[in-house]
Amino acid sequence: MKLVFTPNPEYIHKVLVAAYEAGVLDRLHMERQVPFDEDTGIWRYNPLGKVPSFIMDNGKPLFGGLVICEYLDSFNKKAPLFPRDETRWQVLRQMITGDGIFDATTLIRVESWRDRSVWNIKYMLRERRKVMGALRLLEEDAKEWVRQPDVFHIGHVCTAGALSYLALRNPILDCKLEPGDESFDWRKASPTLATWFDKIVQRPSMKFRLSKEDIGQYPKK
Ligand SMILES: N[C@@H](CCC(=O)N[C@@H](CS)C(=O)NCC(=O)O)C(=O)O
Repeated sequence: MKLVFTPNPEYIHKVLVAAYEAGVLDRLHMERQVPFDEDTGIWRYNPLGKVPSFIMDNGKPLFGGLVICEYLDSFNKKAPLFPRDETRWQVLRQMITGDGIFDATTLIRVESWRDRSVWNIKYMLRERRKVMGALRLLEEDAKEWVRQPDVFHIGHVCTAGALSYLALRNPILDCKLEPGDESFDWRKASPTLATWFDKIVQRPSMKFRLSKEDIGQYPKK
């Protein structure tokens, strides 16, 4: 199995968590590709040009981080992250809410690479609204999560991924699109989520990260 990843570790974190929980981490062959590099090799793996991308054991490609997570979860015979019971749809909605924060954050960031004078502010505000609304909804979800500390699923993985990404890159703080954004702190706005997050990141699969040395040893191909 091959995982095509980018040096920004947050983009493959959910995939690594799914592999860790399924016990197949050691079966992953890694290849580094930076999608926005001129000479990127990502197109060989994914016509949509995105990481994470993946090659299954049968040699066929897979892409879409969440699809890759579900594929890896199919090896998890003990405690799958994608429930099949009545909780499934709620969990999948939480998954897409967390991942959506990630995507909206990325879009604001990519727009902010241009000169401020030509920013598409309407578009950025729309993405900002998604981040804020999704955080409010997950704050409600977290009230149930803190009461069920033994439950762990893909909704948790994606929400924690989004929150870790906001700690690393925070375009709300950086772009200052609305008054008050200069002091934006998701922890203050989402106290239950913050309590939940500090516990969930202690889980071994969540703690596992590729080190800088790990990332450096995988050349671009
Ligand atoms: N939620 C998506 C995020 C994928 C994504 O946006 N990856 C970025 C990482 S830099 C990317 O490859 N962007 C390139 C592009 O959008 O063309 C997933 O997990 O598949």
